[in-house]
Amino acid sequence: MTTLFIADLHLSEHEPAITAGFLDFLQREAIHADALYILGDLFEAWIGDDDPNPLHTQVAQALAELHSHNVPCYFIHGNRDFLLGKRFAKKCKMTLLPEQLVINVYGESVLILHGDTLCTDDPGYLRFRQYMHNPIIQAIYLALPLFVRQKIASKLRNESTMTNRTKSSVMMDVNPLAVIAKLKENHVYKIIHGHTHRPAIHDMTIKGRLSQRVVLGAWHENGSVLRIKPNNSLELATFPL
Ligand code: OKV
Ligand code: MN
Repeated sequence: MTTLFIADLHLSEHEPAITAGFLDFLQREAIHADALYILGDLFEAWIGDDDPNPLHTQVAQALAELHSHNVPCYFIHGNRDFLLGKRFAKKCKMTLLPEQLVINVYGESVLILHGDTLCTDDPGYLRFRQYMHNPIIQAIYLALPLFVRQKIASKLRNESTMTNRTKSSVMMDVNPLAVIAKLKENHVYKIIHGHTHRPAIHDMTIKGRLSQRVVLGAWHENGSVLRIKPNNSLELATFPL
């Protein structure tokens, strides 16, 4: 019995080894789990559920397999695949969750989120995020022809690579005060997120109580997964793809 958490796979047709490793992970491990939580950035980019990219079909079929083995799969949007919609989620037979949520894992309350909203030292990104999350902006973007959306997306990705070069590592990490505030607001002592690509289990004290922040790793050369067992033990593991 295990509940699994992953994030930041950044799947794309340019990284077939990561896709292969993910499909392998689903068949070998996730299929035997109690549940799989994907905490954002499953995909490197998402320009709409109508994108005919064959990678998407392949991933949807593999995720839907979990459902036929009675393994529920839950998805929280990342900063890249925030446009992933109901239509694609249905194909994957996965449940879309709100941007942050307190779940019960074997009797313990845990706050789960992608983690980008904890990066409060990067006001430039938070402004970009607010703009991109505007439903009217999203509706206009989604009404554009696919090739135009593609063009805009690759331009934005190039610009982002450029501006990220000028950002310090403190700016690119979560703000410790934002983390503490988030735990307190939600009356929890455990938080799981991804986004920063700095896998770790950080111990903290909240209201005099031992508390933990788990940061999931990105999938680059290796895969990264958090396993929680019914005794609430945490195992943050790295495995070859
Ligand atoms: C996702 C990020 C690219 C960061 C564009 C409105 C706009 C949606 C979009 C286009 C880009 C997602 C959907 C992508 C995240 C980037 C670059 C930086 C920091 C509009 C709504 F602008 F036209 F109005 N997009 N794509 N970035 O390529 O997946 O998160 S994306
Ligand atoms: Mn991210």
